[in-house]
Formats: sequence, C-alpha cells, structure tokens
Amino acid sequence: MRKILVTGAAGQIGSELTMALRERYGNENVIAAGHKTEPDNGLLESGPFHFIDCREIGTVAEMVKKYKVDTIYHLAALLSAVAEEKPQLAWNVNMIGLYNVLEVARTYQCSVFTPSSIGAFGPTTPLDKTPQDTIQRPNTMYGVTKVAGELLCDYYFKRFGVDTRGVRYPGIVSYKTPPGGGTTDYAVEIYYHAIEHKKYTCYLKKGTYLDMMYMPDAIKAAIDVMEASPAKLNHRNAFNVTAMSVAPENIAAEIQRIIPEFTMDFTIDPLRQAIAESWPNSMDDSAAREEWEWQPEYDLVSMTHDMIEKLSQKLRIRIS
Ligand code: AKB
Repeated sequence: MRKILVTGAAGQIGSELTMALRERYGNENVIAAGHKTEPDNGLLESGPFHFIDCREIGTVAEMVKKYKVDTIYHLAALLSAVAEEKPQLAWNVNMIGLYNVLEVARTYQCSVFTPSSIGAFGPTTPLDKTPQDTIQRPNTMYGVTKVAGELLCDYYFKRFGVDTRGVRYPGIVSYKTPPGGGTTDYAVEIYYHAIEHKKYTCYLKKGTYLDMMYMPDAIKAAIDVMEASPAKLNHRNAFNVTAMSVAPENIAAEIQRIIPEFTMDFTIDPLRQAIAESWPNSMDDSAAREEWEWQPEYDLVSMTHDMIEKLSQKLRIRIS
C-alpha cells in the first residue's frame, strides 16, 4: 500500500486527485498539503490535511518523515497567465518547489509524479500533432519552468534513480474546484456562464485550437502513469496526453445543443491570446498510448453533457 503526499491538494486537479487517491489507497494513506487556499470540507474531513510551503524544503521533508511517505504527487504550481504576471514568484514556486520535492524524494526514496503541460512547448514547436519528442523553446515563464522541470525530473531518475514520472496536461475542464490563472480557464468559465447567464465573453479568439481533457481522464492519467510497469516505459516524464483539440466556438456549439439560447462574444485578452498561440493546436499522445495504454474516456460531446448536468446540480439551476 502506498503512502502518498499530494502538494497543491486544494487546487483544481489536487482537490479531485486527492479524493480519488483516498478512495483507491485508503483515506489515512493520502496526506493532502495545501499552501493558502482553504480546502473544502470533503478534503478536510476525509483524511490528513496540512499547510506547507514547497519553497521551504523542511516543510516537505517534515510531511514525508512524519507519515513515512513513499510517493509524492507534486501539483503545487502557478499557472501560465499568473506566472507571466509574476515571473519571479513563478520561478520560486515552480522551480524551487520542484527541486525541493526531488531532493526530499532522493533522500527518503520516494517516487514523484509531476505534471508538465502543453505550456512546455513554444512558437517554434510543430503546432499540429505535436510529437512527443520535439522542439521546446517556450517564451513564457510558465513554459520555462515546465521544460526545466521535465529535464530536472529526467535528471533525478538517471543520476539518482528517483522514480520520477509525469504527463504534459492540456487544459483541464472540471466543475468541482475552479482553475486559477491559466490560459485554458475559459473552457471551464464558459460552462458556468452558460448555466448562470446564458452568455459568455471569451478572451481567446475564434479559431484558437488547444488540447483539452475532462477531469476524470486527467486523474486516470496521473494514477495510470504511476502504476505502469517501469519495464514498459521508454519515456518517464512529460508524456503528451490529450482527449480533444477544440476552439472556443466548438465548445459553444456543443453547449448550444443543450442550452439553445446560449450566446458567446469575444473580448480578446492579448496576454492569454499570445500564450495560447505559442502552444500546440493538438498533441500526438501515441507514446503514452503505447507505453502505458493511455486512453481517454471523454470527448467534447460526453464532457459537455456531464459538465452541464453536474454543474447545474451544483449551482442549483434547472436546465430544461
Ligand atoms: C494553463 O492554462 O496555464 C494550464 C495549462 C494548460 O498548463 N491549464
């Protein structure tokens, strides 16, 4: 049985991944760690929760020692748009935080899952069917920390034998905890606005294609890559994973099938538009499919049905 520490546990992915891990490995075996964001009651009441700061190595080491942790899901990070506004903070949280986690993992023999992102690619990367191994020259601080993080994880595996693994997440769509400060956040906001106001003003241009994934698939990817047989892995960190490549108008059209009065207009945010244009339109995730049988369950149609059903229940708004 694994003893797991999840950093960033109150965040968009962390809050759902922690609950999924608790269901799989037992509540007491999954230690949730947040920084500032208050965890919801479900997270607080179902198992251990602590506030730590990954920039302080002692706070990470203390958790690992106290609970005899053998696996760390390191999710604490700043997302792309906020990282571009606060690049110094992003370096500290994303890089120093990861370095500290890897050092603790080396010292106490832990495995480490670290999410990379489509943000690890840049304007000179092939935009369509972006290969697993290709040019990575991102022009954002978020991207710089993601590429450096991928390389650092590979280094800790080769140099010290730390079992590091990870995926390159696309935009993640979910209804439980909102994302904060990402470029792909529109793909979550659009559903809230469609249900609450029947209209949405999108900050990305029509025709801006990006990879996306529904949260249950994002969680499956994190668990499956960590449980994969090491003998089958040629890559270890930063597997491309995707479920769909969509532009804002594709999501809007799918929502309109269920909420016909929904409308969308556009007021472009130049910062997030520039970031989105530097990222792939669609990734090739065949390495993940071959090496650990990655297979998403949700496409745009099934995701939209589930999002609208679950979110309208959460918001207590009836969709007729
Ligand atoms: C962001 O938009 O910053 C994230 C990501 C794709 O890494 N959702």
